[in-house]
Amino acid sequence: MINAARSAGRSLARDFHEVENLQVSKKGPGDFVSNADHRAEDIIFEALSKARPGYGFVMEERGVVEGSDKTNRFIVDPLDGTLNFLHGQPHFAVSIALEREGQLFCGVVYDVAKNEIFWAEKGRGAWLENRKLRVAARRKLGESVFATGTPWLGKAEEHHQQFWGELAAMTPVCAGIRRYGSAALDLAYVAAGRFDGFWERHLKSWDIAAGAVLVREAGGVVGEIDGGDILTTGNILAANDDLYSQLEARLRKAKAFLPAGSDDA
Ligand code: 2AM
Ligand code: CA
Repeated sequence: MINAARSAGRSLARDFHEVENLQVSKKGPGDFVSNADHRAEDIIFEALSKARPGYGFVMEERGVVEGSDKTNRFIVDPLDGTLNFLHGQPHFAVSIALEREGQLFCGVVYDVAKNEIFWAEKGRGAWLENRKLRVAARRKLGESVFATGTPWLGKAEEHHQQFWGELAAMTPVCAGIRRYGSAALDLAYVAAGRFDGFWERHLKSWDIAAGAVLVREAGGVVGEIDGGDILTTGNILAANDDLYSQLEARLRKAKAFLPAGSDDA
């Protein structure tokens, strides 16, 4: 999985260099980025199919590819943080998870621009290259920095309002909120203790599967905000044990925020 991520990363790094040059063109680098995404996915698909014939896949671009081996499947996002990539911002990742017998078993998140490989395997811990990772030990919300993701263009109005409500519940009580645009890296940063926690709703399994293994193996807690299954709903919360329960309580209590002047306000 690490080898596959590195190969895809080499391709993305070349394409990113090109994207930086395309920023000034009127049409922008949109199609080019979509091709970069597909190229990276092809590389991962070929590398993993060769290394582990028969394993299944869930991939952002290809969708579900059934394998002859029903107990193992890879969950792959070839380019997480696409909007960053598109805008020439060096914060994007390759994310590859392996699900074994219905459980998340290992994960690799590769930050291509910073050349950081985060990896974890169930029972073997989470690692940044050779350094063992541990979630941050902070217990107080007031000292903690959290990452989140904002809904984007095209999301239902109620998703935006739900997010605004959650933001309103969090900003007055924590040290800071960050929004970097790659859920896979947000989770890797929680595992590395760079963020004290992360939450976001309505993500896809490939955004979060690898990062979830990283956080758990770094001693953190990962769950679904309302108690469901993260890979199904994509509503994810991750933090250390203490902060998890405080965040969960606040997010569950948060009320959808209706802007003043809106019909329902
Ligand atoms: P992506 O870069 O692979 O699209 C950030 O909030 C998270 O949401 C990222 O992991 C990002 O994954 C995902 N996301 C999905 N669709 C998006 C979109 N249209 N704009 C921004 N982020 C999106
Ligand atoms: Ca993604």
